[in-house]
Amino acid sequence: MTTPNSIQPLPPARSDFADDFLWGCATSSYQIEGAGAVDGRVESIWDRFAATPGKVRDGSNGAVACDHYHRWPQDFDIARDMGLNAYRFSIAWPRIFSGSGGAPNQKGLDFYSRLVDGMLERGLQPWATLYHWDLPQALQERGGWAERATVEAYLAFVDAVTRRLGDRVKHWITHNEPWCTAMIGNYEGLHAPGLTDFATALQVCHHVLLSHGKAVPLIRANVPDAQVGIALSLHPVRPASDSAADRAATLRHDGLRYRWFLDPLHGRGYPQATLEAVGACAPRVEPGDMEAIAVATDFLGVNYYFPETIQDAPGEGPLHARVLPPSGVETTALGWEVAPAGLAELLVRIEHDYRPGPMYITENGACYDDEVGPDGQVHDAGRTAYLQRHLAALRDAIRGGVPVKGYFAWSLVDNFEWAEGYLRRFGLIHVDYDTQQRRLKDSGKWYRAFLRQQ
Ligand code: IFM
Repeated sequence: MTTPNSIQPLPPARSDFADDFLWGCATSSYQIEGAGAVDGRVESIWDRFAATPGKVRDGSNGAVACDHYHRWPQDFDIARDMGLNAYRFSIAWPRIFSGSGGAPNQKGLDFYSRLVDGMLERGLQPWATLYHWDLPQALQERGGWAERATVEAYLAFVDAVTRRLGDRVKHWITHNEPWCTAMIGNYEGLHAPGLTDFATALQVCHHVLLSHGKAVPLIRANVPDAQVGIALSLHPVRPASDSAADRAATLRHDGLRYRWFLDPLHGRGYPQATLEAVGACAPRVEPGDMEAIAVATDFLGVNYYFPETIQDAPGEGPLHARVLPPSGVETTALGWEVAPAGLAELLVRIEHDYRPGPMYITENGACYDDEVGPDGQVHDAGRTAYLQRHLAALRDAIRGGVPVKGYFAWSLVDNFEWAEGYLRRFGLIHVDYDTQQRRLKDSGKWYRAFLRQQ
């Protein structure tokens, strides 16, 4: 295997990728579905968080979002016409269980059954994510993911969903970005449930990983031909300077951001140096937990957006390390560095460190301040270039020996971008939130032209 040290400027061609490569887009339930109080859906932690003044920048919530709950046929028609052969979506737990006991809500299951049929009718292979951050609020009232009982509640949810959909859905992602669930939601307080306690965040993280480990055999029991994995948000890391202090800070940061997840998933337990660094905040681990977390999976999902630059910061945060904002480099409208080579660097590193088997890019995309032009079109040149350059980097990583089998652009449609509300757009399809009109952006047209190549 070789490390691609420069990304070829040549645009990628579809023929650079295997014939059976998966080409998709990704979304998540709370971000697009709307229908917040329809067909028995109960309150989620995001409904509660968004209703708390000051938590979401534009004061919005996901109650209507893209109204995908009702408009999915139109969205899937566009996805089919773009030439996608796969679609990643998530299942809203609050549509299936209330979090206060009781039987699964058949209307919620019926909705996802219709949704899956709609995908299959249009040649979109369904990739279902079981947890993309919308925990029933009733479970949070009892401690949420910090409580071990939530693992059991999650397994009941997974059981109901995989029994109902497993005849048609063969690709399952247990969790989306456990780092964000744990750290942004429970330590940084910027996502639901909005807590700011590091020990709680690490306990949440442990229970999320444990629930992944316990869900894998359950899914396989219900769906014998299932392919199961987890989607992690990962970043290449680099020290802010060559100083020993910055290099040490980078290692500390990486221990929690990268190895805290990939080590236990690959049977190595939590990294010892990081355990020592977090001290008394380390999670309670019961006998058998680490073995459960290390269950073999069928693929690893990698969500890549940008690299991180780390500076030593004595006294700051639990690890005395600071992620610097990008400076002097190209960024998206969210201030995220545009670094296609970082995707290849990350993939090569994961393959070198863990050899996880097949990998899929389960998210990759960019936020720009899109506007509908006088011609009625959205000319999102920045996102189009982002897509092209990241696919070129992906091509080079695959040529270098990394077994990536598919790519899901984030996102199919503009949507509720969590604490940023509707101020941030990531879609290849523009959504006018006043009229719910959809418009394929130039980036979506580029993806369509790319996928139409022979
Ligand atoms: O919108 C999110 C998504 O829900 C999880 N991954 C990152 C995306 C962009 O911020």
